[in-house]
Amino acid sequence: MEKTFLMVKPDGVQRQLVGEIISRFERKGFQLVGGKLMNVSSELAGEHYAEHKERPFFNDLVEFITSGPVFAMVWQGENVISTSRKMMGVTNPKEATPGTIRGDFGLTVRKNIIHGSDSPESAVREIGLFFSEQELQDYSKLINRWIY
Ligand code: RTP
Ligand code: MG
Repeated sequence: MEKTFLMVKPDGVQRQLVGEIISRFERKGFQLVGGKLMNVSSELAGEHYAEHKERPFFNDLVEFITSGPVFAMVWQGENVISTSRKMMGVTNPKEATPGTIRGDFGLTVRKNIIHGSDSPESAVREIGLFFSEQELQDYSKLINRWIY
């Protein structure tokens, strides 16, 4: 089953949107297989955002993601990588459609509430950066026949 890495960013945690966000993905039918409230070190932030190293906003990005606890999660389900990106809305909340997480809760591109892997390669890489094998659960057999 496809897996993705989602993370409520420090603004989402401070604004107490963790439950709301988990609830949206649960109601959709996706399955939470790992989750933890944690602090992101500068080293981890640098690796996570390595693709943006040369961008002018890179330092800002690292400063923001390390500024307070995040809620890191792994979710699974059919097409979860691209469907969760649609549920998040586009990067800039100013352009995000109402009904999406960023469209409903965000105002600026820097504080856009949530991160989600953008491809199967990113998902594998990011899950590996944030979670060990032992932190991921496998209980899908119990619920799948009601969804698929
Ligand atoms: P994310 O990685 O956080 O899920 O967001 P994304 O794929 O939608 O966007 P991405 O291009 O990967 O950018 C990562 C984060 O950098 C911040 N950003 N700031 N022009 C700017 O100042 C700018 N552009 C991007 C955003 O917080 C974005 O989520
Ligand atoms: Mg991205």
